[in-house]
Amino acid sequence: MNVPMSGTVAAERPREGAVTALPSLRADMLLVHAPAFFDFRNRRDIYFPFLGTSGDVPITPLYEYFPVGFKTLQRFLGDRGHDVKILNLSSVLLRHPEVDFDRIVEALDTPLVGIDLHWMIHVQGSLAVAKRIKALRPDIAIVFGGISSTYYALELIQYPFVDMVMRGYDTHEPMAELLTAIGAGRAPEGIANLVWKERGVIRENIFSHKPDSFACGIDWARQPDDPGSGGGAMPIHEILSTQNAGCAYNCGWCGGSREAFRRIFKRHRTMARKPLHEIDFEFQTIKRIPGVNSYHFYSVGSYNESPSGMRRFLDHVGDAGLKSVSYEQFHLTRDDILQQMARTNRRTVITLSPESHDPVVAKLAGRGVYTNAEMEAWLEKALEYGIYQIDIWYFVGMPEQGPESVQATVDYCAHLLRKFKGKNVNPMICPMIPFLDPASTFFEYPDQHGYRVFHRTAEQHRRGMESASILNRINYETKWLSRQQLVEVGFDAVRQLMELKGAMSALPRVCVTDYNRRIDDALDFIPVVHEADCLTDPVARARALDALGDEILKRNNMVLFGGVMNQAYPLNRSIGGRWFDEMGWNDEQLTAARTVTGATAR
Ligand code: B12
Repeated sequence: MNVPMSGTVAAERPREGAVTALPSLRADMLLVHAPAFFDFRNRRDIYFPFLGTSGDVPITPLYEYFPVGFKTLQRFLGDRGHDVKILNLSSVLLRHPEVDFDRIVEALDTPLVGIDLHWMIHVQGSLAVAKRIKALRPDIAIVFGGISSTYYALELIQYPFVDMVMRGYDTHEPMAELLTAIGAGRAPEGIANLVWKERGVIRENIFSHKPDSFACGIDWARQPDDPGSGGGAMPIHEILSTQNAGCAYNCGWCGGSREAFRRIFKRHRTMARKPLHEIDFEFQTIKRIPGVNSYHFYSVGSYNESPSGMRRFLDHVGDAGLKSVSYEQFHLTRDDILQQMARTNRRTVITLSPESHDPVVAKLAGRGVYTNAEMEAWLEKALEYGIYQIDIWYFVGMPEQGPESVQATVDYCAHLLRKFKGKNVNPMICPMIPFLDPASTFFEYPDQHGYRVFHRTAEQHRRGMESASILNRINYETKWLSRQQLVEVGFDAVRQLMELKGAMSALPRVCVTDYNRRIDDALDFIPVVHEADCLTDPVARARALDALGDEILKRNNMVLFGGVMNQAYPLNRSIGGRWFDEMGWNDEQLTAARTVTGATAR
C-alpha cells in the first residue's frame, strides 16, 4: 500500500459553475458517513417511497445516523494528539442538495478518510462515495469500518478503491496505531484487526484486538450547530447511549444477536461493556449540553444491563436534568427498577418489543418471554408507578407470520389502544425492510427458518440497492410473506394503526390523514415502478423508467429533503442540529458553495 504522508495539501482545482470554493477541511482522519444511496439527488430512475425505512427513528431513507463510535473514535484519538473530524454526508446532501460532491472532495486536506459500513443499508452509498473520492483524490487512503465492514472485510478489500478495512467492535487502539503509522509514513504492518493492501496484494493482519471492555465515553457537551429553518421548526434534540457492544439475547433476525456477534467478531463472549468511569464521563458531558433540559435521551440496549448496573445508570440519568428518557427493555421491567425509572425522570418512556401478539411468532422471533395478559397487567402497574409512556413495537417479516397474523396483531393493537385510551400506551408496527441483517441466524440458515435470501454478498447487496423498485432492493422473503407482501401487508398495517390512533385521538386527525395519504400513494406507485424495473430487456426497462421519471422525482423530493417524519412523530421536523448532523462546514459556507447549475446527478 502507498501510505500517504500526513499534511497532504488539498488540490485547488476550481470547477465550472461553482460559486465559492469550500474552505479546506483539514484533519489527520476524516470520518465520513455516506447516505444509504449515492447519488440520490435528482434521480429519476430509483424510487424512495415514503415509509421505505422501518420507521422507528427520525431519519430519511438515506439513514443519517452515523455510528456512535465516530464520536468515541474522535475523542480517543483526539486525546492522543490526532485531529479527527466527522462529516455526515447524508445530512449535508439533504440540506444542501446543490452542493457538488466533487467540490467537497477537492476541499479535503487529509491523508485518510474513514467510511462506515456499519449498517448494511449503506452498502451502495459507502462504496460509491469511496469510489468517487479515490477517483478524484488518489492521494487519500480509504479505510472502512463497522459491523458490516467486519463481516464482509475480505470481500470489501477487493474493491480497488478500498485501501483498508478495520475490523472489530472496538477499534480505538488499532486506529491510534494506524494514524501514528500513517503520520510516520510507515506501512501498517502488524496493526491488529486490519486488512490492507501492499502493492495490490491483500494482507490480513491478525484479528486479535477484542477487549472485554468497549469504547470510551462520548463527549456530548458540544452539539452541532442548529441552522434551524426559520423558527417554526421542531428541533430534534436527542442524544443516545449504548453501554455495551454485543447482546445477551439471540433473536434470529438480528445481526447483533449473540450468535451473530460470534460470527462477525470471532469472539466467544458476546458482550463487551463500557467501563464505569467512561459512563461517568459521558454523563458529566451531558450535564454541560446547553439547554440539556430540552433533550431526549435514548438509552439503546438497556436490556443488557444487570439490575445493579441499571440502578447505577438510573442515578446518572436522574442527575442529568434531561427533558425525557426512553429505555429499551427485553423483559417486563421489575418493580424496583420501574419505580426508580419513574422517580428519575417525569417523562420516562419504556420501549417493549414483543414483535407479535401471537406467542408462537413472538417466540420464533426470539421474544415471547411474557404473555399478552402479563404485559397488560404490567402496563397498568407501570403507569401507576408514574411511567409516562410505553411504546410497544411489533415487527413484520418473522417466521410463521402470514398476512392474517399481521392483521391479528393490528387487531390486538386496537384492543390495547382502547383499553389504555388516554394513557400514552403507543403500539407501533414496522415491516423489516429492506434487509434481513447479514450474519443473523435467519440470514445464515434461511432454509431452516423458512426464509429465502436474495442478496448474499456485499456486491449483490450493492447491486440490489441500485434497483429502481424497493421490492427488488429487499434482500429476503419468508415462506409466509413474499417481498411484495412484506411491503403491502406491512404498510397496510401501519396505515390501519395510524387510522386507529386518529380515531381514538391518540394522534391529531390531520397528521393521520396526511401520513396515510402518503402511504396510499406509495402503495399505488410501488407496483408501477416495480413492473418497469422487472423488464428484462434493458432498453425497454430504461424507456419505461424514463417515462416514470417525473413522477419518481416528484415523490423522492417529498421524502429526501431537509425534514423527517416517522411513526412515533408523524410531523415533518427539520434536520440540522441533531447530534449526528456534523456537516464539516457551516451553513453559510455550504450555501455559498452551491453550484449555479443546480444539483449534480450522476
Ligand atoms: C445502538 C444501535 C442503534 C442505534 C444507533 C446508534 C449509533 N448511532 O451508533 C439506533 C437505534 C439509532 C440504530 C439504528 C439502526 N440500526 Co441499529 N443497532 C444498535 C445496536 C443495538 C448496538 C450497536 C452497537 O453496539 N454499537 C457499538 C459498536 C459495535 O459500534 P460503535 O461503537 O458505534 O463503532 C465502533 C465499531 O463498530 C467501529 N466502527 C464503526 N464504524 C466505523 C468506521 C470506521 C472508518 C472505523 C475505522 C471503525 C468503525 O469502530 C467504532 C469504535 O470502536 C445494534 C445491535 C447489537 N447488539 O449490536 C443494532 C444494529 C447495529 N442496528 C441495525 C440496524 C439494521 C439498524 C437500522 C438500519 C434499523 C432501521 N431499519 O432503521 C438503523 C440504521 C440507522 C442509520 N444509519 O441511520 C443492525 C445492523 C445489521 C447490519 N449489519 O446491517 C444491528 C446489528 C441489529 C439490529 N437489527 O438492530 N441502531
